[in-house]
Amino acid sequence: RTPASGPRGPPRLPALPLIGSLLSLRSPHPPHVLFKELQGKYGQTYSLMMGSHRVIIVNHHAHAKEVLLKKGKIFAGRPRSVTTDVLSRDGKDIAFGDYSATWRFHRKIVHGALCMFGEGSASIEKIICAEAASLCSILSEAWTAGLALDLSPELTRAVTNVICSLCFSSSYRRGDAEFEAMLHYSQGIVDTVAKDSLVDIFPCLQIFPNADLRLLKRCVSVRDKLLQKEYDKHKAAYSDHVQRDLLDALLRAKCSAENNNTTGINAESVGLTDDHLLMTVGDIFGAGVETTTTVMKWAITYLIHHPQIQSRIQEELDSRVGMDRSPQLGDRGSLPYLEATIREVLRIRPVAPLFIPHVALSDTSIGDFAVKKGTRVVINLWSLHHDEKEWENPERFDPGRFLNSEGTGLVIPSSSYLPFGAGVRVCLGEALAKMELFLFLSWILQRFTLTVPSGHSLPSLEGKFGVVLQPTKYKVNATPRPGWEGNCLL
Ligand code: HEM
Ligand code: PLO
Repeated sequence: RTPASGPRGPPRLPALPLIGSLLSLRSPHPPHVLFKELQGKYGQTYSLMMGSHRVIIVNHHAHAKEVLLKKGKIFAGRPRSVTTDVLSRDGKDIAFGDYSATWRFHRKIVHGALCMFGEGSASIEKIICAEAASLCSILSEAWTAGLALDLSPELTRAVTNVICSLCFSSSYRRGDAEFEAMLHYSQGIVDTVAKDSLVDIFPCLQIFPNADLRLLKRCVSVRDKLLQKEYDKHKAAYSDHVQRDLLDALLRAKCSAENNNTTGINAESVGLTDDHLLMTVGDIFGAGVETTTTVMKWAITYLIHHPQIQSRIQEELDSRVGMDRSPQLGDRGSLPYLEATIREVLRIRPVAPLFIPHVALSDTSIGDFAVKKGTRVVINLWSLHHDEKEWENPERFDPGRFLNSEGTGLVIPSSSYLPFGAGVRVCLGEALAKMELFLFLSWILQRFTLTVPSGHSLPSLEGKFGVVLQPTKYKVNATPRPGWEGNCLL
């Protein structure tokens, strides 16, 4: 409790012992929507209890930027929870690992490796384009066979193969049994991990594991076997001279720490244990697949709802790229309407509407509010992206918001826009995700028009809340555009 004269904490929701504010949180709405609504009663920044933990909810961009940027290092901690501990072997990864020297080291290695394979690199562009081509062939075959498709597995495979190439130098063919297993376990993890479930609210309940926790443990063990197999293969083939992928980059850091006994740094002390390497690569693999696939699905959902936006992107593609070649990364600058559409998808349906919770590593403040060390801070990106003062009619899908008045150049019209977070914990995959979204969407829309099959209703825009906000399943007709009816590949 702060002294009466000192700075006060933010307004509090009523809390009961043990169950915290759970009763005030019973609502038909998902948490991000409820947390936005509670601003009406408690103000933009307020706090509540989750079990025995105090959590501050931030709904405004000024406070969000104070947490992420101005005081980024102070708020760089992550809470531990039963489910994320199961997923990450007690936080031995980047996303759910607490702020530490080990965490900084791993982020640096991954960042370096992604930069090396990333922006501007011809090889990553080639990998994404090969997957885009394979995706377009599947759409074409389905159309020839008169079938409407659930695009989810096809998009997931395309995105998975890009991250598989980067992490493991491998890829999956259609119908691959291991890929089917991966689809299944990953959905199980998305549905259960970091969920505001009873296990996370009452850590003591883990001695009575509930169905969610059992499902999570089963899925994590399937994932771990898969990761271990890749790890063992890489270890066996490891050579100092070749660095094929991210796992090789991590192994190189481990080997050089192990061989370097003069500086007192050893692999154990900087956190380069087998567990750490496995969890880090698991993070990049998991984040690489689930986030980008989800955005692709939302983009397609909105394009189906707005055929006029789809045609405007196609007109832009026709005039800037034409039909004699496929789009490439170099076209990004000349396709502003497509870029604006991607930005609007990331605004209206943020992948991670509550980010991952941050933790204050020392006593500090947010605005005029005092914040005690150990307090959890949830940034409600949904509130930032749907703030009526910043965005006119925020539920309207309007790529035009991100264009200048002539419609020729891109703008960010509000500071209340942070799809990838910011600061110390900013997303590591932003550049990669943007390349994939641009290439996959431009290849598809150059060749096809997407609609729902006749008689089907439009797909829901509501989404299912989990660690990522996913659209629900539906079928799509991909009709070749004039000139693309025969072979969709050049
Ligand atoms: C963290 C968004 C794609 C790797 C995050 C965060 C957000 C985010 C909002 C949390 C920031 C925070 O807690 O403050 C997105 C979006 C994506 C995307 C919208 C796709 C459009 C990717 C990809 C990768 C990736 C492709 C991997 C290559 C990560 C990692 C973290 C992270 C490792 C944890 C960073 C940390 O805690 O230090 N992302 N992400 N993300 N993202 Fe992404
Ligand atoms: C997705 C399911 C995978 O099987 C495991 C996994 C690992 C990293 C997680 C990711 C999941 C969901 C999206 C997360 C990512 C780390 C950063 C990213 C939480 C659970 C975001 C958007 O913050």
